[in-house]
Amino acid sequence: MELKEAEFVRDYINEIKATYAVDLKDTSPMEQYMALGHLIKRYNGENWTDTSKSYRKNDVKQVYYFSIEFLPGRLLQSNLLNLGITDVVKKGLKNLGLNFDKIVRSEPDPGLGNGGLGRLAACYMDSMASIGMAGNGNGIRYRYGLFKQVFMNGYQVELPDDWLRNGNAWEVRRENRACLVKFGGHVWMQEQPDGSLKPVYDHTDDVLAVPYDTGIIGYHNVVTNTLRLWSAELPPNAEERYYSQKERDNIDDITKVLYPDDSNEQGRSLRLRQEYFFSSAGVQSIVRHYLSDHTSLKRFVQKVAIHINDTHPTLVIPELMRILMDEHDCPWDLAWQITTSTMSYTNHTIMQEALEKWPIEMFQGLLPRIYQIVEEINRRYRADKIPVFGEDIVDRTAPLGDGQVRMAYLAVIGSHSVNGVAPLHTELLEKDVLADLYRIYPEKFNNKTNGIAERRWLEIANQPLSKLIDSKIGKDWHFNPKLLQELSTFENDKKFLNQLVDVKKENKQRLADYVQSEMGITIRTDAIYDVQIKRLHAYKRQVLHMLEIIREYLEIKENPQADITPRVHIFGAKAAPSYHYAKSVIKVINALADLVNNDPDIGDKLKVVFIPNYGVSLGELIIPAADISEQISTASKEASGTSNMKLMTNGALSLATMDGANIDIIRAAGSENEYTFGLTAADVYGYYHRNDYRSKAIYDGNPELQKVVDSLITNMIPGISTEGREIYDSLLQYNDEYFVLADYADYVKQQKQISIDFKDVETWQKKSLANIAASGTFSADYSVARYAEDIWQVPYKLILK
Ligand code: HBZ
Repeated sequence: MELKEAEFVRDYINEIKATYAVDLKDTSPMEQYMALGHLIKRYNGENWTDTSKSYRKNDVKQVYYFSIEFLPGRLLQSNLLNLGITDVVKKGLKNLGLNFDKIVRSEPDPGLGNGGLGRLAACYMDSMASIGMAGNGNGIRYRYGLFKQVFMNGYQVELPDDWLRNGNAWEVRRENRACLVKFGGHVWMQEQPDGSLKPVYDHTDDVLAVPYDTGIIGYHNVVTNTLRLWSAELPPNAEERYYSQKERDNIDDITKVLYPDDSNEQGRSLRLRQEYFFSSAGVQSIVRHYLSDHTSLKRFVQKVAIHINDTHPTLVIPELMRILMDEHDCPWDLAWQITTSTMSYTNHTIMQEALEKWPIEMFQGLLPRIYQIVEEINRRYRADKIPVFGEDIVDRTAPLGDGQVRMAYLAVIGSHSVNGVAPLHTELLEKDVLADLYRIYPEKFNNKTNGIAERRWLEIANQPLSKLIDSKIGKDWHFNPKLLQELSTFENDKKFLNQLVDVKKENKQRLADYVQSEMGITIRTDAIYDVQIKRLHAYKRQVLHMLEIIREYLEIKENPQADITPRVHIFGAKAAPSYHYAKSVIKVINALADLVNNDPDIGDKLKVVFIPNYGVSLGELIIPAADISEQISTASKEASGTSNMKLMTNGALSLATMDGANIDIIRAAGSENEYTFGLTAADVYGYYHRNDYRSKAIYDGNPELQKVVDSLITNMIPGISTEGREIYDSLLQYNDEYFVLADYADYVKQQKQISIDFKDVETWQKKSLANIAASGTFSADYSVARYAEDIWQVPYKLILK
């Protein structure tokens, strides 16, 4: 948008006065931020209205991306960037004597997600708007996001994340678009005058779903899409009927807090209520919106696509069936045809235990009408498929079985498309996790490799690098990130390679300053910054990284004079509060950090920093500073990974197993530019098949490994007598479920190679450049374009300059 500095300054001062009734000099950075947010939202108001109007006028097909998590990160900088007014606003604020960085940091980072899945949803929102696609997000407005993590005596402690404390500058409450969501009660069939039967719901607990909309601004293209998050409130008849405190709390609880669980479903009925709540509210508002422009449901499929991000929103399937049949008199077959043609589903995990299942009793009690519909889906599925495929396979894959509602199977059966998030992951879905359903519906399965918001992760997070790239290849890559490939022509340009070194150093200094001020640890910027940032989970194998640190520590202790390439090991990870093992790993890494960081024999050759409260904002600080990207999951376990892509585009080299999208990254950048190691997925499945993995044998055969692992129980690391033992036992007594010891030697070999290679600055920088240059293909712009073409059949205008 066009904006003159003087105009901005005038508007901003007025905004401050109108909102806070004080002079600018008396405002806090938080107030300065809020006023700026409100002003930007106002500036963009017309774009937002015009976008909706134009979609309406042209009757454009809409995509609704349903996700129980969205992790958008702070919006101020990305909104300024996308509107093209960063420089004007920065200058204006500077001339007013304000500190832009402080204002940026005053914005709370909405932690409405656990990890990759929630962040992916946010990246896709950004890209859908940026490629001019009518893409809407639909989720939950949690009052408290994922817990704030602090360490006390090395242990993770969870504090509430009260992110709405000062209000939210970007959202708009739209009470007039609220809808009622019904829980519980009973259903009976009432005869209609024409003799037909219609379900009637009695004694339901009704909850009012109120939407809060946030504009998602496209990159330099005047498009503004909507992210709609629902909040649970007392229904409008609240004054007429008495609600006990318990009933009020029950309603309040629905959107109070995000489930801090990225692995095992806790089976709590509150989670099921959350899932139905936003699924039902979302589908109701979609149908209402569609019918405000169309007189019949005939063209629904041509005008609406609904995407199910992991299984949490699967109830959109029976909910759409319910609305079509009960409220619009659609016969079953037509309703089913409309529903399955509208729905598509992405799976994000191959961990069987993470596939959601609900006890039938609980499900039926909470959602009686929805249960009836699921029962009918189940009955028809069995009746249709048993004659063709036989009883066994149909029994294994039916939506109802073993006393449970199987959400993943319902999602597959009720959708026309099922996708994995990297080629290996999709292959494993077909061969293993969903193999039976793949036999029944092979045509539904397809792959859509994940992508990242290139502009946020490079242009905003790493401004020095972004500017350097602009100076070499111009700015078109901002619209078409594949153009980063042009950088490879400069691989022998020594000056450029040196500039890359300087940029990395500047980013490292920024991180080092943060680590110094927040953690009191001094880290040197000429060390290798070896980074592992992701949720704490056994399969992601932070333990393997930890064993390497112990090895490096012992190596220096044994030979203090050895010529060591200095290293800083950097972790960021939250553990689910109920995940005992993961919390023990955090404690042990923190204890190890204390030991290493304070040992005078070690000095600054080796440092370990576990930065608390990892999230999008810390990611933006850490990722640009990384030399090594640790992507070391047990092969076959990481569906895709996305930090691997963010680190790559910032010039880090991957130290990676052949898992998830690592495989594609290695192919794109060239294996000579990464450090690969370890078992392949086929090796892992081979062990499962033969059942002959024995971690103890590996331990017995490797004296160095013995020493390293034993140090978990020898008091070498103070303060971990129980946690050290727990990890030790997981590796030996419980036969090392994630093959840490199997991969240890190969991993260490590559770590040693890294220490050697890092010294050759020029060669290292060439590898780093190869990663940056090849990273453009992992832009979310292309991922959503592929969803648009293959799955949603919606138009878009990818701006390829
Ligand atoms: O989704 C992640 C995958 O582990 C990762 O490989 C992939 O790149 C990413 C995006 O596709 N999965 C998650 O982040 N999953 C969750 O956070 C989660 C949250 C709540 C649940 C289950 C999983 O109930």
